Amino acid sequence: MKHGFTTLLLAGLFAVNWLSAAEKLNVLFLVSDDMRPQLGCYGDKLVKSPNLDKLAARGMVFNRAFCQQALCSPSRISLLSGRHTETTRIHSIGPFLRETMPDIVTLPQQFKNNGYFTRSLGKVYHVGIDDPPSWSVPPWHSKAPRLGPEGRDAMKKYVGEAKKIGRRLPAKGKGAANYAGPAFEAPDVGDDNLLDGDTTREAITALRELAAKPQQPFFLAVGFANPHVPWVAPKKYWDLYRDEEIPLPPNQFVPKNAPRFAATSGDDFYWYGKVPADRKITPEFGRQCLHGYLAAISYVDTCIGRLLDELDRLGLRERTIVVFWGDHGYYMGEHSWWGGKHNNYEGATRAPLLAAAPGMKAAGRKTNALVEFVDIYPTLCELAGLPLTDGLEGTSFKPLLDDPQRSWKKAAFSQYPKGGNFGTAMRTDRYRYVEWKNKKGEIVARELYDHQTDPQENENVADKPEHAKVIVELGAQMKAGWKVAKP
Ligand SMILES: [Ca+2]
Repeated sequence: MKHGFTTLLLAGLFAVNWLSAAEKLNVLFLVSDDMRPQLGCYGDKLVKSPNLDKLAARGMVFNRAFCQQALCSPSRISLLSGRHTETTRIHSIGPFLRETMPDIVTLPQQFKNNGYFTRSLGKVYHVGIDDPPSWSVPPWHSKAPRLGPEGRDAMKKYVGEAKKIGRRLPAKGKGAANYAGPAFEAPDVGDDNLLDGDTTREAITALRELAAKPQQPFFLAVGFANPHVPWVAPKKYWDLYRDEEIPLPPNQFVPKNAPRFAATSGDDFYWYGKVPADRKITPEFGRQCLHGYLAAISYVDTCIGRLLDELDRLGLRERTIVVFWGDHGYYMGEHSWWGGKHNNYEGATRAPLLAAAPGMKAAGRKTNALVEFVDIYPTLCELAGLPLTDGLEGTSFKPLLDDPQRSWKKAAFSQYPKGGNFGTAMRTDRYRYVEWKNKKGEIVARELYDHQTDPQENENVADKPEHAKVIVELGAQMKAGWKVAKP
């Protein structure tokens, strides 16, 4: 009798475990490099992004999602650690996250610690600055070429010449290693002959392997290199667009009255071949660059469509949370910044974010709620039923997935060091307010953009007397910081 009861009890326990494992939701975590929210689901009429639009139709579009710093690695480390950059203290591409946060439990690591198989394919953390404790197996990177034949030839020649004259090559991992090649190229090759297509192929194989083990929940992270410059996509994506239909931005000037050190962007775009040495971008060349950028977006869109189709084919859709994000925004000629991020403005800090979770009530809706990338960590934990780790600074936006119009964060924060100063930007419903402090912590400059009257941020109005009261209010709100802005 006693024996029978124990057996029953054990069987019951196993049943509970078995059920919870089978019911655990998987995570498909998709990231694109330097993709601004120029997608059909964000209202863009020109770009062809049918697959991300389909994901949006069964998930949610976050119209006002902000990264915490508009640069690859600091943004990714902030998101994956769930901490603002003032806490990560990583503002440049070089450092590993454990240099400043040795004992942190990252987002994928928290899934791993809770019985998930976690895997990274392609650029999830910045390439070369990965975090092995985050993953169940070492991160995988495709050996397929990132560049087209023209870029590869130019690169070979550049390396050969540098060796001949004993010139040191720029450090790898800083983007500079590609810079002898053209800024855009459209080789007539199949999708899988280039890096992102080959990463997709591997991700499909991984999904099939994971689907064969239904007792093992997974967190599969897939990172795409496009549309980071150079814009290299198979020719069929270039052929989706024509130069003459591509509009150039109307505001090719820096924001009026902005501090000079603040109103700049990075210059990596100018290192590439075919870009005029005098940095004067003609309308014709600008259209070609935009053409390349759009083609690169469509290439990534197709890659993501293949993964989502495979998820459906394997019957995993109802058991998988899908999140797609771009690591920051991007300027393509606006404010005269070509191929740029590297600042505290709307175009650099606002990035695409789509989320689809089984059972969400507001599938297919959009939200204008202010969300921050630090919110993704607690959201995925809550959706998957995992405990939150200590020290997370974001807020789960799961409630928005059911009710996109509910009252939410009062502000989103981003930071950037520039010109020896440190800038913190605060985006509220109406304003972008930026404070620049010197090394002594003194405020050396302020910026204010009124999105009600100036959505392109063409004029800094911080010094206008009529805004004096707003400046005082926003200054106090910034001092109170992200903790007080939480819903
Ligand atoms: Ca990036």
